[in-house]
Amino acid sequence: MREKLQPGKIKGGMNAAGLRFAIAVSRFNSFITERLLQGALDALEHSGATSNDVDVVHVPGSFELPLTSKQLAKTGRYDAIIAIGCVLRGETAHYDYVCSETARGLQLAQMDTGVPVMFCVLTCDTLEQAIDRAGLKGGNKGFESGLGAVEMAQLSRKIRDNSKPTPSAKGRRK
Ligand code: INI
Repeated sequence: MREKLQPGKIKGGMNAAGLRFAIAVSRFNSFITERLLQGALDALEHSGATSNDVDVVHVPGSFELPLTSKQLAKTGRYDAIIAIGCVLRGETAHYDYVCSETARGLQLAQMDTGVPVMFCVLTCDTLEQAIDRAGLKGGNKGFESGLGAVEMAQLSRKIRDNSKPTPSAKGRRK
């Protein structure tokens, strides 16, 4: 009988010790974003990060998060970036432009640099929905992003460290 396949598993752990993080925070809707920032800092501290390992940068609004996140990622100093913002729907199409460009820009920032960028940008119809996600009924999305940053930072390091080809894989290379 054939042996059941036991695939190798690469997991990102939840220990932030020795990892460095940058957090970019939008000042727009700061009532919400400062609560998300506190949640992210709590998660990093809880995971073992120290003050020297975390830098915080403020930007005017969510639309500015992608450029700053990419600049931070490109320094090579950080294992993961957390981008924090809150976009609230208004009466015009402005909301749609800010949401889509911020999401697209943050995805590009991580794809272009290879540094994980956490998307902690609330896109809500009402202030109440945002409050719920910044520490009330919906938990704190900043805390979730902090945990996500630790996991992705660890995972990226492990994949990088694992990337040397094994002898059998080497043989298959052309
Ligand atoms: N920025 C936000 O982060 N949230 C919003 O809800 C928002 N609204 O509604 O306008 C917002 N606008 C500012 C935008 O992010 C830029 O800072 C601005 O357009 C300058 O580039």
